[in-house]
Amino acid sequence: MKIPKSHPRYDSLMAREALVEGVKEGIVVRQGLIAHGRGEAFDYLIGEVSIEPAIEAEYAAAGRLLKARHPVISVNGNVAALSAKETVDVALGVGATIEANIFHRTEERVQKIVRKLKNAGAKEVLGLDPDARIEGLDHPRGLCAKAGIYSADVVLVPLEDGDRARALKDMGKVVLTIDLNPLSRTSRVSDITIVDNITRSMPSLAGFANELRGDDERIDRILSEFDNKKNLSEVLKHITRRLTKLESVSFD
Ligand code: PTJ
Repeated sequence: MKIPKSHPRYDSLMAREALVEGVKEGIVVRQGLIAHGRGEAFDYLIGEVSIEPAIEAEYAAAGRLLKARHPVISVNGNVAALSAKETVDVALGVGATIEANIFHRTEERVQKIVRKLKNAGAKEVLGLDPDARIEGLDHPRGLCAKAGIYSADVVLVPLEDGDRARALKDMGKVVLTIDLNPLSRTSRVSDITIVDNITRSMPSLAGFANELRGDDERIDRILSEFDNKKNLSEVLKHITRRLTKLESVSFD
């Protein structure tokens, strides 16, 4: 479907098209459309922009990835459909390994996600031959690569279900996420939660990583000042203020 750039909901409609295309290509599961709808609802409440707490979290996440010994970005179907190229940009910018790691696992879908990421410029993508397990997760969700998620010190798990984030934390890893729902289990359990749309967040992460690279003093300051609980509470305050303002807006 051709969507004119002038359409007021252009970005949102393009994201939907990318996901529907992803379902047709076998990259996205149908459940991914439902997950996206939940994300959209929160984005609507936020105002469909990157708010200040999100930008703060993006700086912190970029810094944390740059400081990591072995950073890994976990990619699922929705992430591949919405942000393949931008995810590769972030990985190249921070020196992270990419691993396709999916909830509704089939070998065919992992292969398609790997191909999509390679077509977007990734040199290597792990996930096809899992040789380790995320402790505490039932088969096949716990399958992962020893050289990837299993041995990572910092893992970025965007658009994630809560169990895996919790299990990764229990393995002692620093967990970063991108999740429009500030109330989700993943958001609550992660060390750094970016409450922003992945379509806005991945480009920001890549840009902020470029800005911070080599400036360890600034990264350390950003990380020491960042407080995830406080950040999530700022997001909720933003939504509350926005809804209170909108209460008095007339639509006729
Ligand atoms: O490809 P698979 O098999 O790994 O499955 C992927 C999905 C997304 C279906 C799976 O991980 C899942 O069911 O996730 P959840 O539990 O629905 O969580 C996804 C979270 O991502 C929710 O909290 C949504 O609000 C959030 N979300 C959805 N779309 C976006 C988003 N956050 C940021 N940007 C989005 N575009």
